[in-house]
Amino acid sequence: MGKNIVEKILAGHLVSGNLTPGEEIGIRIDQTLTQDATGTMAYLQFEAMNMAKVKTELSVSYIDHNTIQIGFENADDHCYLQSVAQKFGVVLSRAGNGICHQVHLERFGKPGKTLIGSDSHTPTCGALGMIAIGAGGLDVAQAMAGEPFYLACPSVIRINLQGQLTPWVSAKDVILKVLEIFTTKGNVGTIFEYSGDGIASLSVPERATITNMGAECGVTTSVFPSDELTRLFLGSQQREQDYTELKADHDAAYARTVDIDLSQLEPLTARPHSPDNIGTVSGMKGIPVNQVCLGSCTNSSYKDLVTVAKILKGRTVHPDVSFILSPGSRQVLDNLARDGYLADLIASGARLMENACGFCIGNSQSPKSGAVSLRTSNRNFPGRSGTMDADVYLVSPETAAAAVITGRFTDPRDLKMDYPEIQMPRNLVIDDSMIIRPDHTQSNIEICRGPNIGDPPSSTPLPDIISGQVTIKVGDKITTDHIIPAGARMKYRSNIPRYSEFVFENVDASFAKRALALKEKGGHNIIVAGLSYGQGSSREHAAICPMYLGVRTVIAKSLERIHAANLINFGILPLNFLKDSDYDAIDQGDDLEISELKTAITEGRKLIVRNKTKGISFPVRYTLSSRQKQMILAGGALNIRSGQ
Ligand code: MIC
Ligand code: SF4
Repeated sequence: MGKNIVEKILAGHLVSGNLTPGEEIGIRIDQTLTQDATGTMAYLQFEAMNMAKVKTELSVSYIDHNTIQIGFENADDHCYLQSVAQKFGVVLSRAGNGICHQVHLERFGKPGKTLIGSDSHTPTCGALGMIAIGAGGLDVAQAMAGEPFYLACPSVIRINLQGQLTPWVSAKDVILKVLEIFTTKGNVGTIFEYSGDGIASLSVPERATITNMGAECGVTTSVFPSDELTRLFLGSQQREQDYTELKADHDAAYARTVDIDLSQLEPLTARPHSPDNIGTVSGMKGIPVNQVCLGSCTNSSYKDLVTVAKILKGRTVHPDVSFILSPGSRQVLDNLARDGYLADLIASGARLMENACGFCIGNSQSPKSGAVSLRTSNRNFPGRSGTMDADVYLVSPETAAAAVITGRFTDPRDLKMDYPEIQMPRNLVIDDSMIIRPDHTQSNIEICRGPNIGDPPSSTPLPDIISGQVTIKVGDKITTDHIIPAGARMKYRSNIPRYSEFVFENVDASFAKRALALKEKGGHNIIVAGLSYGQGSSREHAAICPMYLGVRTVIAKSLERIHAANLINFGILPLNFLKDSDYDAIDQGDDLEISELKTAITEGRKLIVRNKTKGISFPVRYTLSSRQKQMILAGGALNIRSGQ
C-alpha cells in the first residue's frame, strides 16, 4: 500500500518505535525554533545539559513576543538570548524582524524536514510540506541536544479540498470551517493532511493560515503537499534550491477523509470566546465594532495586507474603530512600503505597530471595556486581549477591512467594490540583516545574565503517597491562558517564583497563595479539571509554575497533548477520570490521597484515589510510556539528566 505525506516524512526520521497510531515513536529533528517568551527557559535548560553546541541542522531563536520593554525584564531576556545563541551555534532573529512562524516560513522552512518549536503555532510551516510540531521548551532543548522528539504516533485525517474559493472568501474561512467541523477538542493524536484539486489555488501563505490554526483543533500538526506553488514561493524567497516535491501516493490510506468544497464557503467568524464557536459573518451583520486588529502569525502575509490596503485605499477608518496593524515580518513591511501599500494603510488611519505578536498576546492594544474587537489572529480565549469583558471575534482580513470602513460587522461581499486582484511582486525585497548567524570562529562567549534571568526550575522525585487537597476544581476547555496568563504578566517568564503568583489569576486569584500555603505545610496540591484541559499554547510555564506551587497531579476528564507532555516533563502526574460521575462527586477543598504510587506506576497497575472528605474512592487511568514513567518517578526530565 502507498504512503501518505505524514508517513513518508515520519518514516524517514524514525529512530524508535513503529508507525502504529497511538504507539510512542521517537523522531529525529532537523530544525528547531524558539521564541523569547518560552526561549529563555528552553536555553536555560539547554545550558544545564552541558553541550558545546546545538546538534540540529538549524536552530533559530526568535525575539518577537515580549518586545514592549516596560521595565528591564524583556531587554534582559533579549540580551541573554543573543549571547546564548552565539555561544551554542543558534541563529538569532532580532526584535523587529518579525513573528517566528512567518519568518521561519519565509526564510528557513524546507519541505520534507522535521521542525519542533516552543510555540504551539509551529505547525504553520506544515504549509511547506514539513512535519512541524509545537512542544514545550524542554523538549526543544532536548532536540537541540540531538535527542529524538517523542510523541504518540498520530493517525492521519485527510482533508480533501475541492473547487475554488469565491471572491471575498479566503484561507481564514477555510480553517474556520475546519474548526466548525472538528472543534477544539477531541483531536489529540491526529494530523490533518490536506489534498484535493482545491489546493492548487492556495498559495503557501494561504496554506500557512490553514496549518497555523490547525493548532486550535489540538491536532499534532497539519501538512500540505510540496508542489509547484511551493516551488514558486521558495523561488520568490530566493530559496528554490530548498524545494523538493512531496506528495501522497495515489493509494495512500487515511484514518478518515473529510471533504470541503471551497466554492460553497462563505465569510465566517469565530465568536467569543473560543475559536470553534463558528458563525457566519452575514449572521453578525450590524454589530457595532470598536477595534480591528490586523496581523499576527495567522494572517499577515504580503497578500493579506495588500488586500486590506486595496480595500481601504482612499477611505478613512470609521470614527468608532481603532485599527491596529502588526505586520508579520520585516520582509512583509519592507515590501508593503516599497510598493506603496503602507502609505495607503497609514493614510486610511491604521495604527502601525511593531512586526511582533503585540495585540495577539494581549501585551498591548487591549480594547476598551465591553468592546467588540475583530482580529485576524487565532485565539479569542476570555481575557487574552487584556480586557476581561471584551468580545473578540476572529475573522479574515477581508472581513476585518469591511468593519474598518463601516464600523460594524459587515459581510465583505456587501462592499460595493470588486474583489482586489493581488499580483505577487516578481522580486520581493529580501533582507536578512536582522538575522544574526553564529560566528563559529569565536570562543569564550560570555552569557549576558541580567537580574531577570533565574535558574531553571527543579522538582523533587514523586512521593509514594500524594496526599493533599483539591486546591482548584475547574470545568471544560481550560486553556493555558487560564492557567498562567501572558499579556502584562509575561515579562516574568524567566522568573518562576514571581510568575507563579499569577497562576489561575483570572479564574481564582487566591489560588497561588492557597497553593503555596499548603505546600509549605507539606501538603500536595491537586487540580481537578473537565475536558480538554491545557488547550492552546505550548507554554511550559503552565506546568512549571504549578510545579513550583506544589501541584503534584492533575486529574482531568481529558488533557491536551502539549500540556500533558509538559506536565510529565516537570514531574506532575496527569490522570484521567474513568467516569464523569467521579468528577461530579469531587468538590474544591476535598482532601484526596493516592497511595503506593511508585510500585503501581512501575508495574503499570491502576491507581485508586481516596476522597477522604467524602469517604469514597474511585479509579483513575494514566497513559505513560516507560520513558515517561521514569520522568514522573524522578520528578521531571531534568532530574533524570542530573541523575537525581
Ligand atoms: C500564544 O499564542 O499563546 C503564544 C504566546 O504564542 C504561546 C507561547 C507562549 O505562551 O509563549 C503558544 O502558542 O505556544
Ligand atoms: Fe505570537 Fe499570537 Fe502567533 Fe502566538 S498566536 S506566536 S502570540 S502572533
